[in-house]
Amino acid sequence: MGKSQKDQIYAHKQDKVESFVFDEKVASVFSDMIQRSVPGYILLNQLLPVVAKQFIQSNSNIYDLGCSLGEASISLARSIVSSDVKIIAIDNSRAMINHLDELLAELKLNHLIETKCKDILNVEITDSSFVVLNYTLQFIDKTKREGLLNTIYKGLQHGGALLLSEKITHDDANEDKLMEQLHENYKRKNDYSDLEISQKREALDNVLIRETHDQHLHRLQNIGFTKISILCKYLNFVTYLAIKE
Ligand code: GEK
Repeated sequence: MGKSQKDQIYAHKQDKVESFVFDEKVASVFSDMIQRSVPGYILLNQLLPVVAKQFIQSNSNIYDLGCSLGEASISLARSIVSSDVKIIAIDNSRAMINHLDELLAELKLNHLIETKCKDILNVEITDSSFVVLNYTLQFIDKTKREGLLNTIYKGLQHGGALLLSEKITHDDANEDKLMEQLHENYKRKNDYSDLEISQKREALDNVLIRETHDQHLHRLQNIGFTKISILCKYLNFVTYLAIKE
């Protein structure tokens, strides 16, 4: 994990809670924020190389889309030995990419990670054996999600896979409410106050747009992915593995 200050962005009462953006303030505490907010985050990144090993081919590209501080890319870079596999980490937040570049300069990993500050809606995906899209599709305009997943599908080699993680919503209102409450309890246990939780919720309103399991599943199927599995589910956070046969 990268070094990070403690996330206290919503610790004090704000007169007006602005919509959430991935700016410098967020980037500088992001590692702490995501670990305390997303159940299963650390375990997922530990599992990543185990899963990727099954799919990665020589002379192929691996993409980490919406990479933030590159947790997934770094985890993969530490486990990939072959130098003909290129890891490309992309995020459209300049602050995130600057922090990631600094971190990579410190870590001096043996395997190079190419970083790009770009909108993932405008990037080419080519010759890819493995794509990671962790907790990022939920921030993409809903009407553009299918197009992005299609681009990923087309850029994947046969036998390649997409690992997709999202916070989901549930069709059943009671189940959804329960999962939300459990997630809030999780955040409380990780030292977030009620004020922090409610202000963050307000900031993310209309920014993080969740979809149901069925919506994710059907869209992946419609695009052409034939083997789709749930790798992990922690409360309302799900990780899918979608394979292009
Ligand atoms: C992790 N995957 O640590 N183009 C590029 N980047 C984008 C776009 C876009 N259109 N929209 C949002 N982002 C990471 C965590 S965080 C999830 C991903 C979270 C970027 C945004 O700048 C941010 O860095 C990331 O997607 C979402 O596993 O904060 O809950």
